Parts: sequence; C-alpha cells; structure tokens
Amino acid sequence: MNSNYLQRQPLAGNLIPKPVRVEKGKGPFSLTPKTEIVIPAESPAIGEIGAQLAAILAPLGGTPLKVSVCSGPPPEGSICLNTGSYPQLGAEGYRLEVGPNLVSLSANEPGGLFYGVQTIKQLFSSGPKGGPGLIEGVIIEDFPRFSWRGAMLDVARNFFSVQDVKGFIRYLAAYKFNRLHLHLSNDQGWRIMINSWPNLALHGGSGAVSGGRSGYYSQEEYSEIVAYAQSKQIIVVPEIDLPGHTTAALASYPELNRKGIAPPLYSGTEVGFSSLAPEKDLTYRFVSDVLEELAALTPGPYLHVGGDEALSTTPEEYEIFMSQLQPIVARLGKTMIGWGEIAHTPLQAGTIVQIWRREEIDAKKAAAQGVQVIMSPAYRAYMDMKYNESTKLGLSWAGLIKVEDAYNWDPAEVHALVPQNKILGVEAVLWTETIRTMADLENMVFPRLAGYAEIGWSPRKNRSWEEYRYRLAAHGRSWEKENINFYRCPEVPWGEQV
Ligand code: IFG
Repeated sequence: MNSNYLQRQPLAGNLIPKPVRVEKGKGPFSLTPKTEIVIPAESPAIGEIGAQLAAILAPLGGTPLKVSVCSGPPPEGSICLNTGSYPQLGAEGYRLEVGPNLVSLSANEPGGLFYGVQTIKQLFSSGPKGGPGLIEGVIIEDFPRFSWRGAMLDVARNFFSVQDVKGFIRYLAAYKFNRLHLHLSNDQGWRIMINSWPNLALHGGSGAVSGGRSGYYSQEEYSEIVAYAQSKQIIVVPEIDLPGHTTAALASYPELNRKGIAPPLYSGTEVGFSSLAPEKDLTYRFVSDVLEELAALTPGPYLHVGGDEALSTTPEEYEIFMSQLQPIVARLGKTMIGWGEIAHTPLQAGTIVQIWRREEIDAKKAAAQGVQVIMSPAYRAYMDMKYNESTKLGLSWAGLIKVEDAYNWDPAEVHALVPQNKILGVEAVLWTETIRTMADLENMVFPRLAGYAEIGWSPRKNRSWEEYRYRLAAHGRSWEKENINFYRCPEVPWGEQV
C-alpha cells in the first residue's frame, strides 16, 4: 500500500461535491427485496423525490422499491425521507444518516432531499467497498456554499435536441448544479419560436456554424426542457443576446436592419460585427415582443439579455439600448442578467452581472454599482477551451484549461474588487463553435464539470487538488459504466483503485 494511500482516507463514496461534514457511521446498509422508501405523510413533492430515489436504487436492489407513507416509526431496513426544521442546513442542505437498519434523509425543503438523493446515488455507485446494493455507514451534514451553481449551454452556434439538453440536465443534477443557462440566440442561429416574429425560428433557426446542426425549440419543447429541469431542482435561465450577436434576427427581418436590408445567415465564428439598430423604435417593439413571450414560458425569475461584444454599437448607442431594455425586463417581472459589459452602463438595482473577461474593469464597474455577480472567468470556467495543445475540439483564446486548472481557482479570488457578499456563485460555460455532438460535449465537459460543482458547493477550506484527483478517478469509473465520453487527462490517476 503506497504511503500516500495512508494519508488519503478515502471519503465515503468518493463524493463530489465534497460534503461539509462526513463522519463514519455504523453500517453498512444493504438493499434487500424488502427495502422500502417511506415518507411521513402524503406529500407530492417528497413523494416525487422518493420516486426518483426508487428509480435510482431499483437496478441495485434487484427489485423495484415502493414509496409508502408511514406516519409512525419507520420499519426496519427502510429508507425514510422527511422534511423538518434544520436551520443550519438552509434551503438546499440535507442530513443523511446511513445505519445498518435504517437510512434517514432529512432536509428543510424537498430540494435538500433531492441533493441528499444525489449523494445516496454516489454512495452506491462510487463507494469504495461492498457490493452493488451496499453502502457503508455514514453521517453527513451538507449544504452549498453558493446559491448560484450554474452551467451554460450554447445551442445557437450548434443546435442540441431536447433529448440532448435533458442529458446535459441529468449531468448537472447529479453534481448538484441548480441553474441551466441556455444561450438561445446568436449570429449563427435563433433557437426558439417566437409566435409574433415567426421568421426568427423559421429562417434564423435554419443556420448554424458551418458543419453544425440547425434547428429550434417550439414553445412546447422549450417548456418540456424547463419542466424537466425543474423536476431536478434546476432553474432555466434563457438568454437572448442583445444588441450584438444578432445576425440571425437581422437576417430574418429586413426591417430590423439600419438600412432595411437583411444580411445573409452567418455560419462563421467571428464575433462583434452585428448590432440591432438602437435608434429604431421597431427595435424596442421587437425586443419587447420577444422577451414577453420568453418570460411567459419561463417560470424562473431570470432573463439573460447578453450584452457582450457589441463592437458594432457605439458606447452611446449601447447605453441608450440598455436604458430602454431594462424597463422592458422589469415590466415582465424578471431579474435581468447580462455579461460583464453591461456593468459599463447604469443598471437597475437587482441586476446580475456575469463576469467573463479577465480585465478588472467589468468587476470594478459592477462593484461600483453594487450589483451581484456570477463568476465565469473565461480562463478558468470556459469549457470550450482546449485542455492542452493536443485537444482537437475547442478554442484557446482564453488559454488552455487543464482539469487541474479548472479546479484550482475560487470565485472569491478572481476579482478582489468584488465584495464577497456580492458573489452569487459560479457558472461553467460551454460555447459550441466547435462542439457538434453529445460525445463532443461530454469530452469537453467531463472531467472539468465535477470540479466546478465542488467549487460551487463545497467549503473553500476543504478543497485540495491532491485529494480531489483520487475522488475524480473513482467517478471516472462511474462515467465509464455510463458510457460518458470523458477526457482521461494525464493528471488524474484513473486506473488506481481507491
Ligand atoms: N466570447 C463570446 C462567445 C463565444 C466565446 C467562445 C462571451 C460572453 C467567445 N462572448 O464569451 O459568444 O464566441 O469562447
């Protein structure tokens, strides 16, 4: 047994993200055909979480598990879920106790139970010991550090089907992410039907980066994605990128263009050359119509309006545009989110700025306006960056991002200017200029996604690459079983048994 094994007490289940507190408990607990999941009273929300747990455990225990209501003490050998009052756990935290005869999972809210279920799933699937239906005794108290634990999928450069997006949502939920930012429009494509401007999808949806997939979501399909995300505690954040990155819209409606002439659809990968016409009244009717329909389809509180790389809009025009855009979003009752550049214009209180550029200026402007920020530093959180020179997919303008680099940073240490209490959290971003299929996506997203999950959830002091890399190796074995096309980076001991 090599020396560093002794230093490394393998964490129960090699859990990622690492919980706040884990103690060894009496155990192990094994599933039997008699195991049942019990909830204390009729509760659709808790029953739904119980049903999700039953579906996860069925293949392990060999028989489908029942979810039943049990008002008295839970029967021996059962898994009981309940909500109660645990102030220290917050809205998303949970307490899990695995004993030899009982598993009990408690939380303040059903969302906390959902995250406890993800932990139970990992205990069964990446635990170091025992058989498939057996988990070691453990007591876990856990809750997230940041409230914003997000990932962005760019479906504009390359379109991904509803099924693909649901697959991405499953990956996020397994690692306790709670936000899915869908980048729905850009120069190359418009991806959602807007009934009052149908050509946006009918024409604008027919484009893509050359070699990529075109397409768009009907409003029913978008609602299907939103509902699926919601069932996994994920809030969908839709983005319509404005006023730049708008060729797909400009190509769909000549009247939106400054000179009334529609450009052809764009299938290249340049940025910054397009802009709506801030001087046109029609521009604001267009924006209002689009955001009104999108807001009606989006139960979540957020609308992302982009605002990045408006290099063909003068600063004065950009400011006029932003000053007209904000009341539209506010009237819809939504919280506006935009990329770092929006911080250069006066923002309504409550606006959220997503910082991506390395320069301090965006952070400085955001801090000066006292707005909250989401950290997505391109040189650490852009999953479309290559791992190294030999990575075929992806770009490298923000630098190469090894798996270790994607883990070894902290949202509170990116821009010291931003007060800690203004940092909502982290969002990992996948732009898809070079990403065509789910296999491509998986290769860029895994293993780095697991690290972003830990950055968003786990206490800063508990994080260490040297220890984390062994847990990551254990997850590699689960990803292999799930046929996830992850990148076996050299800095992780993939083959070593923990
Ligand atoms: N920057 C652009 C994206 C995308 C990206 C590729 C932002 C906010 C470069 N804007 O990142 O549209 O092209 O890495």
